[in-house]
Amino acid sequence: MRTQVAIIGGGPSGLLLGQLLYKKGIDAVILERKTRDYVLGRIRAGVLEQGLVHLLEEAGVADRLHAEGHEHDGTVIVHDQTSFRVDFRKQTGTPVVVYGQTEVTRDLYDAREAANLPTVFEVENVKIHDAKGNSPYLTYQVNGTPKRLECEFIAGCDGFHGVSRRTIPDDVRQEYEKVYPFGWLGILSQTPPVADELIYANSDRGFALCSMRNDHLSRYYVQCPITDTVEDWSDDRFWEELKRRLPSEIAQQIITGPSIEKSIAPLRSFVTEPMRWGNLFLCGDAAHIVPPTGAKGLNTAASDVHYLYHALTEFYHTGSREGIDSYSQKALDRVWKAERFSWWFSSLMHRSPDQTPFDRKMQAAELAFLAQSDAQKQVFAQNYVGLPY
Ligand code: RFL
Ligand code: PHB
Repeated sequence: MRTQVAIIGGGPSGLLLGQLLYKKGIDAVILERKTRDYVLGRIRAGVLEQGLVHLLEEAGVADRLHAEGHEHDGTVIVHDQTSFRVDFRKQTGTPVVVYGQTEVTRDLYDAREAANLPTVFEVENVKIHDAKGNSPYLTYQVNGTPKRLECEFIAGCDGFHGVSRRTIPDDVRQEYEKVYPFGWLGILSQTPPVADELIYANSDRGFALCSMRNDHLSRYYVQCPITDTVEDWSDDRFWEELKRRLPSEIAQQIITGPSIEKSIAPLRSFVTEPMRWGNLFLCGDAAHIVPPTGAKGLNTAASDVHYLYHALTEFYHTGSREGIDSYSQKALDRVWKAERFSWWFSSLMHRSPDQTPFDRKMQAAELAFLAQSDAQKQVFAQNYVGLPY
């Protein structure tokens, strides 16, 4: 098989890139390790920046998002028993859109299938060859049968555990990492959300987040020890702990119900540099991870897709290699700013085992300053709704 762009990974990055390239007449084949149903079963992000919304519009897959997504003009931040609001619309003129990553991915798969674009599922043992040379290709297996895909460029959209990043030699690749000493326990429940907007809470018992997917589907998180397992957390224990981390007037409003999904996610900040090696381009979680506080993961993957899609389109339409040559630097400039915001917001909102009473006082002072300062709220809002591409 032969294509122009071989995309490894059929998550949101790979699918969005594939759809945008298709709109520009550029061929791509997607290789995905899992099945479509497996990919769609992963419950992940829920908050979309306008930049991502615009890319989905450009890809022609935003109809359902516009019909079913909800614009949020602000968010609520809680410290112990007090709360304040950051008004995104007032501070930046821009809202965010609440629409699940699962739905974005479903819309992209539906569009890909409608256009009859090639996706190979359940590929095993993908290997990247000659990424630095003129004739790159991939080898892989499907049901034990060896396959080969010739291409001109490779987009490594295969997430944190994929092969693409590890193909870049150790002496070229620089990795920067911070692992946080706690995780997020998340549940999805078929209950109405407690509020119209997201609530981020810093309490003495640890962080909590009230989020949602729609009017009947809520997503809640509590910070937990990274050593915990979901078996440690019955639904009853979860709801009780969540309520204890929220002001009583909010806790009283929570409508509980059985969880339909429950999982624990570790928190990590991670960046690899460079994001390009010859004809191989890393995109999304393959190149960087943020802790989920601030909802930057999917959105930062989308900004990589934006730069790569423009670079490849420019190359195929004009022959210019300028976008290709500047891809890594442009993407990384924005990635590091998202890393900074996610790290700062995580550090502000969680309890960590090595925290001193002084550290807690610093969190309290910074939250009080954010609550009172319009300038600080504007900085927060600019970062939350997404920095420009
Ligand atoms: P993905 O989604 O990991 O997709 C990679 C795909 O590649 C496949 N793959 C391979 N395929 C072929 N060969 C191989 N060797 C392969 N290895 C892997 C995988 O099966 C998979 O299908 O990466 P992508 O596309 O870059 O997308 C990134 C986002 O998924 C991620 O950044 C976000 O989900 C992060 N995130 C959030 N981001 C936000 O912007 N807003 C949020 O509100 C938000 N909340 C979250 C989150 C992530 C979470 N978890 C569980 C990590 C909440 C949580 C709890
Ligand atoms: C979510 O709804 O899953 C979500 C929302 C905001 C975050 C992280 C996760 O910061």
